[in-house]
Amino acid sequence: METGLHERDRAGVQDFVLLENYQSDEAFIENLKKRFKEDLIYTYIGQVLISVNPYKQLPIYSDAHVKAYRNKHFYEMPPHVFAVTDNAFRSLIEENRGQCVLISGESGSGKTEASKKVLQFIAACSGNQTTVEGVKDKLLKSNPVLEAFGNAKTNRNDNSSRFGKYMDIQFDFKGAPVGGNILNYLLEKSRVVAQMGGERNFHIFYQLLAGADETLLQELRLERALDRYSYLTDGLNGSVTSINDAESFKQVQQALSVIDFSKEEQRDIFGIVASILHLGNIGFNEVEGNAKVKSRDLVVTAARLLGVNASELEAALTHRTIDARGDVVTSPLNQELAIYARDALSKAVYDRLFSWLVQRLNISLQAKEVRGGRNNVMGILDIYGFEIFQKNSLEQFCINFCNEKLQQLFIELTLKSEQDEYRREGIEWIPVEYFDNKVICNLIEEKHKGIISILDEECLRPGEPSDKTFLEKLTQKLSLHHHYVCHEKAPAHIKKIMLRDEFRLVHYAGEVTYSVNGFLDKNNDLLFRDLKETLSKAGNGIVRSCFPEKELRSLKRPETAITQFRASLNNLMDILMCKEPSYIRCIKPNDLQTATIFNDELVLHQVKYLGLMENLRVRRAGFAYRRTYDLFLERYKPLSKSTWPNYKGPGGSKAGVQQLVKDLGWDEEKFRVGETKLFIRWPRTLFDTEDAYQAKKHDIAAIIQAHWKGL
Ligand code: AOV
Ligand code: MG
Repeated sequence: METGLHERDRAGVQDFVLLENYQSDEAFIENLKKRFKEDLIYTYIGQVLISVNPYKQLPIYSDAHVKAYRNKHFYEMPPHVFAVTDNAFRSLIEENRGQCVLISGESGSGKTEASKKVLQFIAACSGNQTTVEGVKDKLLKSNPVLEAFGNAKTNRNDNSSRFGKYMDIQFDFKGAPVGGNILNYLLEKSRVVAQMGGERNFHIFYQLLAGADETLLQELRLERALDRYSYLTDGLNGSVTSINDAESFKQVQQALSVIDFSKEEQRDIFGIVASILHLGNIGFNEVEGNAKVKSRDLVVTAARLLGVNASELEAALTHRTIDARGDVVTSPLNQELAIYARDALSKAVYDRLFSWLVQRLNISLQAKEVRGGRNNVMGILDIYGFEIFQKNSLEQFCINFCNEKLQQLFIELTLKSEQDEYRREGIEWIPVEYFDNKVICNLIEEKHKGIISILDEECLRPGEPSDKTFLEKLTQKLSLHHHYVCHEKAPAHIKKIMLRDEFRLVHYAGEVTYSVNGFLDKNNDLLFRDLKETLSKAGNGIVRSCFPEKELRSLKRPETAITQFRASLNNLMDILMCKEPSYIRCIKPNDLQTATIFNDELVLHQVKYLGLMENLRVRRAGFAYRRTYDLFLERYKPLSKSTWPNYKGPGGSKAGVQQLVKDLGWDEEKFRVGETKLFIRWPRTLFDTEDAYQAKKHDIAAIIQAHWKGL
């Protein structure tokens, strides 16, 4: 499979640093397109991998491919997610440096699929003792479970991740995976109770209805027909051709067993899922301003599945108790508030079930005994991509904020590490200009001044804070900021498309208009005390552990949703900062989820905001390739008499390489000599050398053969 460098003649260049016209957008897109048409979805910018979603299965992920990429150097094989993984894996094992693979790109660009390939490669090429097999199996099986509960069909992606995921895989000193840990970020729980047109609720609801056998359905009091359930009839009413819910359900059940979930746990999990469907169907009448449950049997069913007392649940759904410093007052809710309470309950139960699942997975994945040391960890980050919808709310705000932070990390790590290397190796270099999105991160998260602070302040303010007063404060404080656009000051063509309850942010990836409707409510994330109290006594073990009694007793006001999110994101950034990153930048070729279209304009937009052109310029301005002296000498020593079969002069491999390139006739402009590495300015130089080596290799093989024959 040593196609290596010669692939360049087939379709475009496999590394953008080879592009003649590297400043031109058109040339960049043309290269991606040419390769896409040839099913070559991967291309490098140096060490960064660009992946264009092929929207079809390609035969490039077989075991043979895993083998072919194992222990190879980057430039020996065509670009591939396996090559990036192998490279990271080797740094981890050989240099004992913690690694992370950061996957970014907008919704539907292929992040989750890429993350699965990374995992596949690691599972396939690392140790095969039985103990390790168990760990690998669990790591692999965690995916279908998390996707069932955390993914949904959106208008962008039939299998869109509605939560962020960071997975650490722990290795022992021999490079065998011994454990794992998953961190989850902000599940889009509003989806449980409402979906946009054309979208679905989380997969698990459909999977359960389509895949459960009659006994289970009966036990859960469910019917197969989707239109029986109010939580499933908002958006897309029915099934999606790309999804086989019944089949997926079998996989989920099987996966749960592999990950050691007990029968009882499985029963409790599906009981909770079913209870949410029943809760959604509970309607209310209003009698003299007081909400009354319409159909008591639904309450009874939901209560049974959750393991709570039905009368208590009914009362909790229609009343609210406020404990103001010891003064306990219970008052009835009106119909609107009862619906609010019911939905808040469904969301909270589902959200906490999801977090419980992750915690439970982590218990199963926990390393029994680690002999490798703390640094033997490889992280994979797969988070929801940048989103612009028709209507954008607090969920999109959080998702896009998260993407800003990731972009910030990319800027810091790629540009910083590049500069650090030049400095370390004593190479001169001139920095390249690039757009730093730090100003947008600050606009969002700066203490006291940023949008998050203003939102929290408004949520905690006494009086009558509302979405409207929040928007007024924003505009008052931020209207001069270049990345904030308010309705009043928007340019005419923007004003036309903006409503009065909206604000607009100029994100690094594009402009997004947010509707403030529901911001305060979602941020406060209130679940009435009565409901919490009922759940804390639940007979369903999972529910009980998700709503611990001590939470009720705590006098501290719970942190707002966005503050929790910011804290967990910043924690994630700290984790990532101290690891060596590998980057996979995913690109979506079209908006139609089809294999046949490459939309130039859409791709160019992504190339621009991902900063790929800048990335390339930085790479080109410096030195496109660098090799340690040892590696370079080992490979190319046959090309000169003074280094073949071994360099014997003084000065070690550094001097050997200097002698070698002199013999090869490289002129001074083409390279620099660093402390430990040779820096090569133009890729062509390396490729010519590689070609010469390939030719020589045949000669050498012939000589050796002749030699053996002669004996
Ligand atoms: P995302 O993770 O980036 O979106 P996915 O990884 O879910 O996107 O990819 C979307 C769909 O594209 C998948 O379900 C596959 O059908 C197809 N796809 C992606 N990569 C490949 C590949 N390498 N080979 C074949 N098909 C692929 V989101 O989670 O929405 O941001 O929140
Ligand atoms: Mg995804």
